[in-house]
Amino acid sequence: MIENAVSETTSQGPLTAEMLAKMDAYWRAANYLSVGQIYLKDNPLLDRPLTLDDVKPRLLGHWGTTPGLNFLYVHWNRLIRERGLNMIYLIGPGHGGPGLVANTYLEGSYSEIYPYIGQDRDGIKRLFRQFSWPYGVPSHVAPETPGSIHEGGELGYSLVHAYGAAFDNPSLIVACVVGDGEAETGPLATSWHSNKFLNPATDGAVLPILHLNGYKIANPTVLARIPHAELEDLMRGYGYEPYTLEGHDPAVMHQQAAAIFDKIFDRIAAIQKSARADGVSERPAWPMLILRTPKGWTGPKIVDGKPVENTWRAHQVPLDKLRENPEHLRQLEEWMRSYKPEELFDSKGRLHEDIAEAAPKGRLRMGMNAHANGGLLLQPLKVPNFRDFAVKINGRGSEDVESTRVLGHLLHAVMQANLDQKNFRVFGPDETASNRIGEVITGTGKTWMAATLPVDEQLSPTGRVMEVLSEHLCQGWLEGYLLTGRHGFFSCYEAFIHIVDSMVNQHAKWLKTTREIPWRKPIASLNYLLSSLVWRQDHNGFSHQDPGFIDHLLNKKADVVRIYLPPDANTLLSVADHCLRSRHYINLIVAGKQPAPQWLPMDEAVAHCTRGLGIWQWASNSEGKPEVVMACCGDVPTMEALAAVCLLRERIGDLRIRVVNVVDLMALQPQSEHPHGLDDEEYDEIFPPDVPAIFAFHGYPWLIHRLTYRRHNHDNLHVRGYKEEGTTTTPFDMCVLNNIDRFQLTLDAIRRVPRLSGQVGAAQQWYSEEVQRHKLYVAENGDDLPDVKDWRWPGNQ
Ligand SMILES: Cc1ncc(C[n+]2csc(CCOP(=O)(O)OP(=O)(O)O)c2C)c(N)n1
Ligand SMILES: [Mg+2]
Repeated sequence: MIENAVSETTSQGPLTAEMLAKMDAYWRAANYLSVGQIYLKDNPLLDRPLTLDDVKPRLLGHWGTTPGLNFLYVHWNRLIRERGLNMIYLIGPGHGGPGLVANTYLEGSYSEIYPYIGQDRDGIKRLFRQFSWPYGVPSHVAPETPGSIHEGGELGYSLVHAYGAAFDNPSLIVACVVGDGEAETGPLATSWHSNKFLNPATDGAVLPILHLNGYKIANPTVLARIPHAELEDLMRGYGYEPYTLEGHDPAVMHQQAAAIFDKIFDRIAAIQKSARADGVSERPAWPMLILRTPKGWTGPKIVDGKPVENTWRAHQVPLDKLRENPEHLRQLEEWMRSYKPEELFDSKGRLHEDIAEAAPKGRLRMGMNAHANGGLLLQPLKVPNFRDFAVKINGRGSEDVESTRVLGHLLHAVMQANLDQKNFRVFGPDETASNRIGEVITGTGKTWMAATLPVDEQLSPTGRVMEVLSEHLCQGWLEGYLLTGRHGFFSCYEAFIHIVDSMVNQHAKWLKTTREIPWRKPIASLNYLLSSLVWRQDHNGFSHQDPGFIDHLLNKKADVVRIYLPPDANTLLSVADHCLRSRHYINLIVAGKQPAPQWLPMDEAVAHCTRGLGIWQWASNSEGKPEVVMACCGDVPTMEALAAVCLLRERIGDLRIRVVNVVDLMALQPQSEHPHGLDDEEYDEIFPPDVPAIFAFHGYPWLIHRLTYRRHNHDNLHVRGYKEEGTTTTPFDMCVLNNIDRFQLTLDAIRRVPRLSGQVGAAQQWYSEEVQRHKLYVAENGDDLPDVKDWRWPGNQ
């Protein structure tokens, strides 16, 4: 017999007997509704004996983590009520979705947002039925769940999101549950260090709760099986003050939880007070809680003769043979009735009023907290006029400029313009200066709450540039920051952004889903600058060469992703301005940091970026129909393509060449595939179907084919790009190794233009000689040929 109500005699603690009974009833109600969601489609209040007709045909969901989450929620509710806290939840084991749905239902948020799930018997039935039902609600703490900014489907990111939410939100408390299995992941392991970046005066508080229910899907967890003292030491080593709550008797646990939470929240308040009123600027040891409770707490203890509660067997659906085994159905009914639904809900199916009082009201309810629907709070970013930072073009390609350094000027101005709003941060894995946007740090500094030494520069507890050598932290902090209604920018080495491939997948899913949820308001875009690019890893070599993040992003929904490869500083400024103002996208900007030729005056740059791709008439020598199109995308490929145009002109003076540059990769796709796609007529005007096009691309060449395979001239498109030939060598040799160099592009053009068929043999020989000359020179001198290195676009057009 399962006995899930607290006994009459209350144990010692801060809760009155009445309050204890109320909170326990609330917890039972949440547990009841959680089990009901997993199992039932009818008979929601067990008005009649349970039959198989009441049970869903497919039993999907996760019970094991859920009672612990429900327990926490009811205790957070007390704290919110008593202290008027502005609090949101983040649930690492997001597979405990039924618990959060149940709680937001009990507090009333759910029915306010979804009126068809009313607070009555019929509403409960619908609530049960929709869960894990085709086109119903997901089993995780998904975008559909009120109060959530974190799905928790992919484990590892709860704590980093929590900190991202807390930055610059001094009144906010973020309660974050970390699964003990989740705690084994790399991103979560490093997330503990976020406390070295949280300023108690200007940021909110994060309360990490390590949910030590002992098990994952099929195994014990590491942290549950090390000595408790070692675990506490680990937390102390991370800089926290650990509190532990352990047990399973509900009455005792409620009292102890209330007492510990009172201590913890007093501690948080004291830390904030001394930082804010007394100006204490040291890094505090923030409290964290280790909650050790049985997995599947209050559920079936033994099923088919095997222990379930407090084992990994409680992870998903503890009784899963209802149709085959009448004993399972009986046990389910017994389990559900153990929560005493008749004491919890009135005859109409509404939670009894005195129990409902255990929840806070109005906006204080976690399901209604605006911080978890960041678009509601989003203020437009003030972006100063990017034209003020334009590079003056004194002859195309005549001077070299580090394009990202120019972007740094704009970012600095953006940072300054939004200092009063405190809603813009820049993130980077120790590469902000290396990527040459370091000016953004000037005046505001880099966030740092750990110790400083006299030798340190620009570190500050109030810094707004966040640098930590973890791409996971940069990504997760930024996501948390954006999801709570702020703006940000992430710069990263191109090759290493892959570390967060999976995180960006999840963020893209969140954006896609929330786009279709009317009550979720659009948030600021996630903006990436990838620099330190594949072509210019002069000293780092192969490990630092990988342009594949573009391919990765391209798999995402067209309404979520934008990819730009500005060929110079002015186009970079224009693109960045656009990205910073946009909403609900993932914007990828790929731009070099090395000194490179500059092509477009600002007016042309803006027009070019607006079109997305276009003919560079100044570099072309045919107004009418060309014989060959030399296309390029990316800064190094653009330079090689233009150098090839010069070589072609030298060899075949009357060849009609058109130069096309692509800045917005999505413009290549048909309009049916992406809103930025050119319509077919316009595309055919630029790439005439019967004219060969040689395309020099920054990334993997097959990506261009993937984008253009439906275009009319696809058979005539010959793409060169990075084909995984990398090493430590000169910039031009990287081009030669991957056959994207000017000599190759020249030969490609001669090969494809029918009129030049007689010249192919000679051109091939010329190509071999040029490459030989280059190889010998590089081997001998350790540098590129002077005529390559010092090449300039001729003529000041
Ligand atoms: C990154 C990742 N790897 C694997 C999984 C599959 N998975 C889902 S739940 C789970 C166990 C989680 O254990 P824990 O964090 O302890 O959560 P709880 O015990 O509270 O259910 C695993 C491995 C996942 N969701 N995400
Ligand atoms: Mg666990």
